[in-house]
Amino acid sequence: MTVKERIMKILEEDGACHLTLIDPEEQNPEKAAEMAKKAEKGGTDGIMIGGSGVDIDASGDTTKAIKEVTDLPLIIFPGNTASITPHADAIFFMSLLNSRSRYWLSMAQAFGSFSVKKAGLEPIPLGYIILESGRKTSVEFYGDANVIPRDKPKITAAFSLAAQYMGMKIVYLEAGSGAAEPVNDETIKVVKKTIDIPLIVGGGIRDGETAAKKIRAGADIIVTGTVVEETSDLERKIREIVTAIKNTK
Ligand code: 1GP
Repeated sequence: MTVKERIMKILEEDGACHLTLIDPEEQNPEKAAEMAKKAEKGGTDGIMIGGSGVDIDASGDTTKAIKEVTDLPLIIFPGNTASITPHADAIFFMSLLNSRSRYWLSMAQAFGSFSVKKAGLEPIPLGYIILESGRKTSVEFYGDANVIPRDKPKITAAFSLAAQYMGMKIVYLEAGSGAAEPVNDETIKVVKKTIDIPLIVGGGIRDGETAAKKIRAGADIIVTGTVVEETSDLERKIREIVTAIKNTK
């Protein structure tokens, strides 16, 4: 079964899916593997590896270390082409649709395409959209994003529908890692009504209650990263979020 098929099956069975984001820049590979294991025990459905950082030499080693301790699907969430490693199962092959830079629209993808093929990774085509979130985030900075205002859900819906019509398999609404405010419910509702492909929401989600609100608004997949780095009891935190979102629609 492909990673995309595994995700679709989880959505069918549980009505929601949770992915844990681990940024290789934030800790050594051993610690990252420990975190992944705890996230697995807490009930997460998969591990995303990546971030918007610039110090990403550890990406391959971190992915390898995580692979050794878990059977969960490992998905590269590329901050750039250097994030590509054969140790993962899949990669979100994404275009930052509201970037001002052609690099993030299609050049990085061209630079990375052969590496993805050689690595034998499953590419999951994904439309990545960055929303205003209260303060400037790293992804907005590095991605040169023309962030969509929080009170303009129709603009986000238009980008999301364009992603679907261009053949992308998933839409990711991103508030940015550590965002002050997650993507608002109204935006999620409008986007969900507009598209037929799965919707990921991430950035600034720190507890089960908020995650469940996003799912009820129409999100299919919740990504949490910062909370995983900050909590003193990772397994419990993940369990709180996973329990809150499963079968809640
Ligand atoms: C960032 O959406 C992800 O790309 C997760 O954000 O770190 O705020 O959980 P957080």
